[in-house]
Amino acid sequence: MQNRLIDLILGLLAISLLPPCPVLPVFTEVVTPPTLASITPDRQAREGDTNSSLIRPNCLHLEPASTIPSTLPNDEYLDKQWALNKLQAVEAWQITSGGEDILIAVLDTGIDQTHEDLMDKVAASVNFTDSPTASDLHGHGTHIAGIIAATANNGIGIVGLAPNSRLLNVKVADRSGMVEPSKIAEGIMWAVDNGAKVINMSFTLSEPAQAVEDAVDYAWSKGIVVVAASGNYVGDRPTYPACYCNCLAVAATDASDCVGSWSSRDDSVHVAAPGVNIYSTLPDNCYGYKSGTSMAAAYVAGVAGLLFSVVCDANDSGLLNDEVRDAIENNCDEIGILGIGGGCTGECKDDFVVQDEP
Ligand SMILES: [Ca+2]
Ligand SMILES: [Ca+2]
Repeated sequence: MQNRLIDLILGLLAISLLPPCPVLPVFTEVVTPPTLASITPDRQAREGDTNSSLIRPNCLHLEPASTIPSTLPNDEYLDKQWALNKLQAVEAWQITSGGEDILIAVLDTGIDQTHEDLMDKVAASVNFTDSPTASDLHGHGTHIAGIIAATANNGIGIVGLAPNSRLLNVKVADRSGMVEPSKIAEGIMWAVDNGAKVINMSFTLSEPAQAVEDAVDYAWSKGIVVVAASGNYVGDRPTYPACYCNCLAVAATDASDCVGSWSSRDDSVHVAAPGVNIYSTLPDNCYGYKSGTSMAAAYVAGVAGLLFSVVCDANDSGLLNDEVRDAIENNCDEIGILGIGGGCTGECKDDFVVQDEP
């Protein structure tokens, strides 16, 4: 069985030259996630002018962020989390911080659930690797976990984008960062069976894997939003699983909304999110910066987690993942892709961890 390298910060794979997705709309522009502060529950939409173009059929109502009061959480390193400002997260939290019933599965290198800022965040763990523990001996998974759900207002550390959500720790990669497609498929199925609303996959495969695609399709059919890193490589190789139609493929941007020079950005990318110099949790009560589409995907997973608590089943499909995905893709700020490529400086590249493919 051939191992694949988990997408560890510096890109190894690309998704250029892919055919257009036959199911979901393909965007020619790289766009950023919706401004979360602009989202209010459907109650206001029903009370407002139903002819207004600001009222979307997915029951979200868009308003200027300035109308929503902000209260800063007291977490020690909040000032390092530029991405939260970009996403207007503080304003969004006036509406929702997610909920404990919204489970976000992190398929990764495990999560250090003893971390001071991740206490009680992991609802369940599973280990599909040969590692003796479901905890994180690498660091990647704990970083992703903090981006999504680190505890807010505890006076320490950082704040996750969906801090009231809980996590499913699905360890599919060991301390070396290696991951096997069969384990990914098992991990997705386990997440589905254990109540995930969102699945985050911050890794890439260089070749397609039918079992993974089937599992992604199954997750989507069960009402789950599946988010995947688009890959940190600009080239002509497709990136799996991000390019699967039922995955939301995420590119990485910096604080100036420029796509990272190393980030995928072709037509198979659906949205872009902050992914350069992202500060988050690391094992053993540590914190640090990482850059990559891995981090960007985690932020979109957090966005999805928040949205699950505000959308309604507008199309009576019996599921909410279609409304959540629609809200993410259709409420983005378009930033285009012309002129990008210099958005990441040598300074941020110092944060990369590079591993070679076997
Ligand atoms: Ca905290
Ligand atoms: Ca629906």
